[in-house]
Amino acid sequence: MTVITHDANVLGEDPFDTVNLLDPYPFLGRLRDAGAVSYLESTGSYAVAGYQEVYEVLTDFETYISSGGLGPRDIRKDSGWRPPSILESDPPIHTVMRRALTGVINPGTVRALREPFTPPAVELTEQLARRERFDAITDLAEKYPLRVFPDAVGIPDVGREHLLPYGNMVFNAFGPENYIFKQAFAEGDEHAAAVMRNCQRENLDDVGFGAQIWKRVEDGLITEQQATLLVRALLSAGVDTTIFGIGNTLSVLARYPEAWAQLRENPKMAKFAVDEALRLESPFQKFHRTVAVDTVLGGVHLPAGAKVMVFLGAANRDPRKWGENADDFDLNRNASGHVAFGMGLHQCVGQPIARLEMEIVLQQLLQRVATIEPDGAPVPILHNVLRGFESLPVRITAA
Ligand code: OVM
Repeated sequence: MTVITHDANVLGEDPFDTVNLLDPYPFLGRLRDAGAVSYLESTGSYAVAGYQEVYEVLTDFETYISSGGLGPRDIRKDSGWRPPSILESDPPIHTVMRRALTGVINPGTVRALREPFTPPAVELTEQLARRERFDAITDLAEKYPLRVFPDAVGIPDVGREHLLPYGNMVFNAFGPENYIFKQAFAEGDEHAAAVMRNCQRENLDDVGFGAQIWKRVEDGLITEQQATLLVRALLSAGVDTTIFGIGNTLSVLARYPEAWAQLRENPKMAKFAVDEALRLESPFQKFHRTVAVDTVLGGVHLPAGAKVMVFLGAANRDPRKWGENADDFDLNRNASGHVAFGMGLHQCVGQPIARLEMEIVLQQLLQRVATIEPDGAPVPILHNVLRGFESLPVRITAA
């Protein structure tokens, strides 16, 4: 729709308010109900929360560009805290970087990871199945990706302890410079330096994704600087997200015993459970795009230079897309089309790795755990853009 019909409704509520971060869904419902496009006074950005508008912004990469950064500030005017990543780039630079990355990470190359990714999941779930209760976050979700992913990239053992704190910096920087941001950046230089060291060719093993990316430099496809940044992108985007993905999936399944029983009978459905859980509890909840040229979205004029906050977690619960039971977990729902991995040009490259990790953990747990239920209240994490838990106590019975 290119006709201006009204102004954006102005919202005084702050998405980064502690209450809204700890339990985002009531606010996201109000944001969706407020209209196609809102203006948020707190951040000075426009906001889209409906599936249709989110889809439109994500797929129109010429109007809604990425080189302004994913946070509320425009990093073209006001440089960011680190050199821009592939996710903060537009064509034609993006095109080159993306091609290099998808040559290395794609469903074909990731299939080979099932073998090395399985034994750590067997070991972890075997140990946990002997217990009556455990913490699904600290005992499982945080452990598994750190066991398998850094090896797949091929980084050394030293410095791995910086990965989680670094991911915490990267993602919190997609929000405002509030106290959460400041806390994440308290020892930021140290974490960033350690991660950057592991992106250098000489510090990577010969076989991992890191080495494969560096091979593209020899092929003349990308520069050394771009190779460094692509390895950095893997290490930035690949740890926290999968931890939250596993944790959120278990947080949902612990509340739906019938679904657990159904999955035990038919473990091939694990894939669908993962997608439905990602729809319902999307780890990456929101980020910004920048308006490149004056445009109209949902009848509202958006001026060039404006920031638009894209609420993935709200689109994934939009009743107009998912029906009146959008807030419920439904194993028989077709969750495909959810935007938990984004949509369009920048859609998550690591998706096959993330899906593989989540599916393996879930399948191994299903084999060994007959029932799983909450054992006290989950503790949501205070984070600017990621949705997840720092603790999720569960009680189980072994199979
Ligand atoms: C990157 C990066 C960092 C965080 C997230 C992300 C979800 C990418 O450095 O490229 O994608």
